[in-house]
Amino acid sequence: MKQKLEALELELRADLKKADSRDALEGIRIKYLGRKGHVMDLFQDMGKLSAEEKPKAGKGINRFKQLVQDGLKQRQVELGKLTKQKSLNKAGTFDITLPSVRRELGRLHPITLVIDEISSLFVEMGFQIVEGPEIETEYYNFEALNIPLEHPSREAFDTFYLDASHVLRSHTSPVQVRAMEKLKPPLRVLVPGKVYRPDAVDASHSFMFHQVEGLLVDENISMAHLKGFLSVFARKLFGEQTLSRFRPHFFPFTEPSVEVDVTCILCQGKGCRVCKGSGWLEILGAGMVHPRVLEAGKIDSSKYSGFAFGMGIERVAMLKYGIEDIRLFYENDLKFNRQFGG
Ligand code: 2U9
Repeated sequence: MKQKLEALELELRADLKKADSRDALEGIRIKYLGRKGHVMDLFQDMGKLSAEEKPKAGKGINRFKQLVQDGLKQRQVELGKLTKQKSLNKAGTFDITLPSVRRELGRLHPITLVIDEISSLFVEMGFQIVEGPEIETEYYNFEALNIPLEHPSREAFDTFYLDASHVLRSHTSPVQVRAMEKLKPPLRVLVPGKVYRPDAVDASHSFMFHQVEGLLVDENISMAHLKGFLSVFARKLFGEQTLSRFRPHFFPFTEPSVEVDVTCILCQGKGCRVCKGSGWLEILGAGMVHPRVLEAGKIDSSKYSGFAFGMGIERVAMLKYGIEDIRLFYENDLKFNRQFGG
């Protein structure tokens, strides 16, 4: 009996060690404690023993029965811990078969796209891109540009004043004055940026918008250069078939001054709703830099001359993309923003 118990104990330990599931443990319970199990067999064997041997054998069998019960309990606890660990491991592993988390790709705003396109056209023509402060002094925003004190654009209803001598720039022109001070002619600069005017917001006005202005200064620069550069620019931006026309105008910082129209990009000059039947769209202001403005930029106006131009980017973008309300540019609506560029 003793040997049998020892052999069964070894077998039990091996069985418990192998058991890796609740079902396996139940199998062990049946094998040892079931109606036809080893413990039952042992008790039957005990019946055949002598009266002296019986108590000792009974104790041994009961001890073994206890051993089975304790072993099953302990293994069950161990298995519980193992399964917990396994599920943790599983959660911590990376399943390469899962579809990846989709990351949104950013894209350029239509205003940035138009600024970039215009900038590269002028870079091809030898211009350098220059930027400057959005908070300006009255001197750079007005005086240096030959805009006299009594000029209406200097009134508070046309310019945002921060204090008696500082403004939010109402055009990017002050940057060209700063460029003239810094760079010696010949110079070609292109200045994109935000400008601010206290206009009531509607479908075609905003208190902030974007401009691109340009300035070229060299010896013997004439209106012919202005017309040549700007008509090439218009053809490159709107297509080779695009014609330009130059109408006399007035700006304090240029003399003579012009407004530049191009053939309507929607109807190719035939006349439509957008060009109000005229076949032409106004896209630029330009002129020969006023000698006083050259002098403000520390450039000798008897030796050098130059031309300058300016355009509103929102207007160009609205024509180019057929956008009818300027406010759409500033609402950050992804359904709108996603429609432009690649
Ligand atoms: C310097 C000298 C000359 C820049 C110029 C215009 C004409 C012009 C407007 C177009 C539409 C502004 O956005 S808009 O409202 N601009 O018509 N701008 S000439 O002339 C300069 C600038 C700087 C030193």
